[in-house]
Amino acid sequence: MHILYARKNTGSAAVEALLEVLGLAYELREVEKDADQNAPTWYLKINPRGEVPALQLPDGQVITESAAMMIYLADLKPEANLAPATTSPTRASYLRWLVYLAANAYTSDLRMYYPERYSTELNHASAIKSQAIRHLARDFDIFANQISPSPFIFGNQVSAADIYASMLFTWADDVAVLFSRQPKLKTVFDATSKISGVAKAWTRNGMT
Ligand SMILES: N[C@@H](CCC(=O)N[C@@H](CS)C(=O)NCC(=O)O)C(=O)O
Repeated sequence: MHILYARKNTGSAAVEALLEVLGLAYELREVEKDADQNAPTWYLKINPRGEVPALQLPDGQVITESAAMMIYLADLKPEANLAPATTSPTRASYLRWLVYLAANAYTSDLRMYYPERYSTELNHASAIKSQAIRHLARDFDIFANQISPSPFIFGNQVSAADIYASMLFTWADDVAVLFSRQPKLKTVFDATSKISGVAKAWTRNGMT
């Protein structure tokens, strides 16, 4: 069985949603921060970076990096069609967007939410946050301008990329503004969030 190390409304939400949609058995282990807002010591043995998510595979090995988990899990059950097949013409684009979102939107989000971590000078934090908000908007604009959802990124079949992207939309500084500027993202989000396994995970994570 898979074990997902998680905290509500973090990057584990997309992995949880994918596990639900795939119908794979998993155990969820919540990783609460300690009184100093650091990862608990026991968890550093699981992920030395102290970040969630981490995923323990049935053979005992642990992987980190949420996008890698999405790719790995969707490929594990090809009959569920949550990932284009390796021979599909959309496979390269699917991998591109998953990695793009993890490398750009997710990291812009982290700078926006934790700006004080990105400089040795505390008074740099508000400038770092303002720039992160601009970068996040640019990250999503580039993405939105290159997709043609109907209603999912790759046509009428949901993929792990839709789930991952939808989680990231909910972390935007102003989701309503994002969706009115980029209605294609709202199309992806609305269709993805209606899928029962996704809706279940969003609700458990307190996401809207
Ligand atoms: N690159 C990692 C980033 C994971 C990450 O930064 N997770 C955040 C929560 S969304 C975290 O645990 N941060 C540590 C903290 O909040 O102190 C991934 O994609 O899994």
